[in-house]
Amino acid sequence: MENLNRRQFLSLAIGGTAAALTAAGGCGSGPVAASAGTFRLGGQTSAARTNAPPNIVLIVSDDQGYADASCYDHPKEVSTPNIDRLARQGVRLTNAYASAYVCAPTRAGLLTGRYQQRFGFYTGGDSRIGLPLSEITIADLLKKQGYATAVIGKWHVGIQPQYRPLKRGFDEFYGFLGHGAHDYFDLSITDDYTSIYSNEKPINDTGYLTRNLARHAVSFIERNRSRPFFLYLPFSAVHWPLQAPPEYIKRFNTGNKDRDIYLAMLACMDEAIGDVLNALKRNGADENTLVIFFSDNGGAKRNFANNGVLRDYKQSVYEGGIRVPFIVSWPAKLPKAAVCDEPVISLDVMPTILSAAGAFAPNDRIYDGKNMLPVLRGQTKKPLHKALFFCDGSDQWAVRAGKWKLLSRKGSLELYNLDIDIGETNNLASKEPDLLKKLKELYNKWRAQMGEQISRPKKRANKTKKNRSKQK
Ligand SMILES: [Ca+2]
Repeated sequence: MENLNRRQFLSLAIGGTAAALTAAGGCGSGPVAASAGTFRLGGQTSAARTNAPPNIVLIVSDDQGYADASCYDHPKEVSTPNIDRLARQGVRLTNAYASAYVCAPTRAGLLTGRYQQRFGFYTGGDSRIGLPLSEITIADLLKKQGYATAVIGKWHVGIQPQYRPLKRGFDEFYGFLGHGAHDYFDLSITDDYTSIYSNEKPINDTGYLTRNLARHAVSFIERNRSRPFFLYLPFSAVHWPLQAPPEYIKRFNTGNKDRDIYLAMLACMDEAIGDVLNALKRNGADENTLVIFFSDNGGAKRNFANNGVLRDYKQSVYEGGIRVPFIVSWPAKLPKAAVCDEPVISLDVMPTILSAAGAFAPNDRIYDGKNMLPVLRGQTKKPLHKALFFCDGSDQWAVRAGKWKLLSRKGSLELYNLDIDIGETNNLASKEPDLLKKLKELYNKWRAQMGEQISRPKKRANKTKKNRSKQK
């Protein structure tokens, strides 16, 4: 399969996404996105090098469209100056994936650096049980390393007391435990799932949720400026429900009132990201902070998100469900205003952060994520992954290896060449039977290593039994 993995390009300019993705062997040097016109060509890493452990800020947006960040190819109504600022000071990835097409499984994989399916976390429903206690989170490891740790936002990987943030390596928590969505204005005490918590205590809060998250994030940075910190900031924006302050909604006039509200939510989140970046700068921490930003899955149709050239939306293994905006910034140690087309996955976040922090994961388990830093620096041409896998426990799954992607949907197999067909319009399944077979075998081999679904073990066990008897 090695010859299939020849996409590994790094350029030092913000480029047009579609061009970067479709040009075999090309760099991210296509047409410059409209609002990216002011981006200058990036230099090498900052002169302000330091060997002190970096601060870590991990920002996750929710259901944001691939075209809903203005440093990517985007419709004219989209403007995200602060996400763009992050891209200017770091590396913007064009072939980056969430490890699931819905919220909770992506978060489980993100926090552990392992395919969440290994420990049976396949769907949003698995969040009702939670991230298995056998799993070690990135916060567990950073805390041991002396980091102050906080999660501010949407948790979504366990409700019961033993699964909550303060039991999973975090010193502080402000936000809600689950499910996937939260009212942005009603922050009163309700039940375990939807109450707003301050650490372990439900509180009656007021305000607009996205702004509250920004305020708490800034406070955490201010309070911990004298020591290394890990801020995990999973916004609930721009997830449904469509709710935004009226003064933000007024800024938009697309002809679609729902889209206007979505854009207002996006603008609010972008400002919140700006607040965090400003707080880092104000505290002299902007150079030596690793900031990672990505969306937890593709844009949702229900939210009027825009995935641009990608096919389909959240809850799909087509690119629109899993390929996401993704930026990594660390001014002291990474190139600036760079574009990277290497396929990466959200599982890579944990090993990347551990490497930056000089921390190590225990060697008693398999880690699927890889350290992205050498790729982001352009130090290697070797593909980071042989293949990437996606699976929700049903017959909907996908495998990407180099430019090829095989997916299963509604019982049929589809094969695409993403180098020339990013929109997945030309199904090559019948033309490339050998390749299809190889990719299917690759997927099956991976699938056999994954665990039983934690919320439905019996069902899967029965199904497997049935399949076995069918094969006989
Ligand atoms: Ca989501």
